[in-house]
Amino acid sequence: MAFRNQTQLAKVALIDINGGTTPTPSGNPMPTMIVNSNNNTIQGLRIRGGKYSNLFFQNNASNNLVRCNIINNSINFNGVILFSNNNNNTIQENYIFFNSGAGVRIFSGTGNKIRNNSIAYNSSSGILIDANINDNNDSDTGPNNKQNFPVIVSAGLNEITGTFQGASNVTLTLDFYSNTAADPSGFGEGETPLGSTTITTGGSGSASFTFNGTFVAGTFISATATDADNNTSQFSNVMAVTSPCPPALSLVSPADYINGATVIRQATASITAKNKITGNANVTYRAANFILLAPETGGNAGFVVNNGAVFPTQLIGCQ
Ligand SMILES: [Ca+2]
Ligand SMILES: [Ca+2]
Repeated sequence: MAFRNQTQLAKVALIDINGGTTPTPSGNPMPTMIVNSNNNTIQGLRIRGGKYSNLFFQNNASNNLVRCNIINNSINFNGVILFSNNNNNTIQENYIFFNSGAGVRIFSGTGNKIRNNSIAYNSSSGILIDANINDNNDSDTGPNNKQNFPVIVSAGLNEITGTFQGASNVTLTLDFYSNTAADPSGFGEGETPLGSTTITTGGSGSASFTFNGTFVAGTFISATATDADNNTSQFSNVMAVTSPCPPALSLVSPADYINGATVIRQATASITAKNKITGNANVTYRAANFILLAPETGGNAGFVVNNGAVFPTQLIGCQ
């Protein structure tokens, strides 16, 4: 996802509202934009520089749509805050970056859907719901009903798995995100949306999930849960995507001599081969950057393939 620094942000042609520079007559700091009525669409704006958050919902403001904005660099507090009984608002497809507090803070109100945004590099949580815990049946109440969040258990190159515990017999939508860096809190933000899946809990309120795709080793996965009433949770724990392959592989004889076997040797970056393949073996080497076949030199053992061996090489990285 783009917009990883200020220079990139500044190139975007939008209506730029740089708030916070003008205090109230009494000298109090101001949010950049205040939403205090219902059924508005806020779209295509750059909203930044707020000394009391950037986009500030108050006075029961509900049923508003906030989409396709850049909401960045609040000087104090949050990118977006739903402050006073703000219900059924939708926040989607925004870039919410570099704010001094949370990306989105839900302080009061329910049914607020926060999906498919790029939320990253905020000083506090990506989505902050105070005192949010995964209580066993999710019977706690408060902002967005303190919706329970998913727990990611594993993240591989093609599969993310996890568990969910909450209300019984309900269907929820899980949204997955990748992140360049893990949030220091251990709970994710959501830099790049990856897609969604749905789960239905059983009588005990538990469910497990699997989400398949192509994920990059070294990135960090997070997820949110949104219930049927559009209460979105905070972000889950972050989980690093791990690869079953080493970055580089060095093959030598006799340790890596392959005789008559069908095998795959793979590395995420490179393979250097000085081993022998023989006896009708079927050997595949896979790496992303290069596969170097180093021949025998000066009487030292090097790469040899003979006696009917089949030997494909694939520059496709680790699969
Ligand atoms: Ca709850
Ligand atoms: Ca809860």
